[in-house]
Amino acid sequence: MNQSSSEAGANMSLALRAWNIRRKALLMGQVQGQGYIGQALGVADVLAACYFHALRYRAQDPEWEGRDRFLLSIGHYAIALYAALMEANVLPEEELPTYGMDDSRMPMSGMASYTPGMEITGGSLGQGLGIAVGMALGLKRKENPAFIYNLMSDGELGEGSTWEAAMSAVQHRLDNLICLVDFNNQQADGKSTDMLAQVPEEQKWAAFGWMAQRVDGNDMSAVVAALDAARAADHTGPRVIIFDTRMCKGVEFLENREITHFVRVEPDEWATALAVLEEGKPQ
Ligand SMILES: Cc1ncc(C[n+]2csc(CCOP(=O)(O)OP(=O)(O)O)c2C)c(N)n1
Ligand SMILES: [Mg+2]
Repeated sequence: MNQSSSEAGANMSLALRAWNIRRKALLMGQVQGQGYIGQALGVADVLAACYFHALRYRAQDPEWEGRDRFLLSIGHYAIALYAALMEANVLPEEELPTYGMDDSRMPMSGMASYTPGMEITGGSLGQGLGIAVGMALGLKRKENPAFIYNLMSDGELGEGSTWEAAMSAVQHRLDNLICLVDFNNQQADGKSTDMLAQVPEEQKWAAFGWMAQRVDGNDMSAVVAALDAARAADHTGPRVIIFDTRMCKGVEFLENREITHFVRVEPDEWATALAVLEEGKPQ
């Protein structure tokens, strides 16, 4: 079946999909007692809108040639993508308890060769957009109308290689490339806006020739509208959406915690986090 995501999601709201993604990510975190949970909770709305609204793919045929490719440039966000891939039935949910174990198809940092639906091995930050440019160019040369979506982080905007790739995407008029930036305003050493993000990011991308949008990445209708506009835009080059997201979204006591990059969750807090999430379950 040519499963467009909108068909797959017809019976369930995107808000509920996002909630399910958050829950699965928390359950995986609980398995290992750790994980990049703050990022997964923050980006869940964007992932739900991608997998249940924007992307074309076949859950049972992840290598279908006509699929839109979703690239996870940020390998440390793998827990978030596994949750989305399980929700989308690309990965079986029964494998959830194997997260991060030896021989699991869900290692803690994403590896393309291990996991159906994981298109690239990300993790060395700043590489994903360059790979995305090559893949988008390849699709064009093959006259394949699919799109490339590349999910990157605000920390990656400080990598020079990102901007080299951004220029080449414009040079090659890659109107089949949509870059998604999870701007949670956190990176390993603190807030992104305290480092190399003094000029608003959307202005930088626009100056490089990209169609640029910036929206609240935890507002589902804004996320969907931005994804639709990026795909439909009458623009001869690549498109970027900066999503402002909140780390740990949906679990208030974690949202309020002082976070730099890696939120610590004590062993007894996982159950509390799941209970708090449960209280906010969409109808
Ligand atoms: C080239 C490279 N440098 C450093 C790292 C180590 N590293 C892993 S995640 C991370 C933080 C990068 O910022 P961001 O992805 O925005 O972090 P988050 O929002 O997840 O806190 C760093 C520096 C890396 N993976 N690759
Ligand atoms: Mg960040």
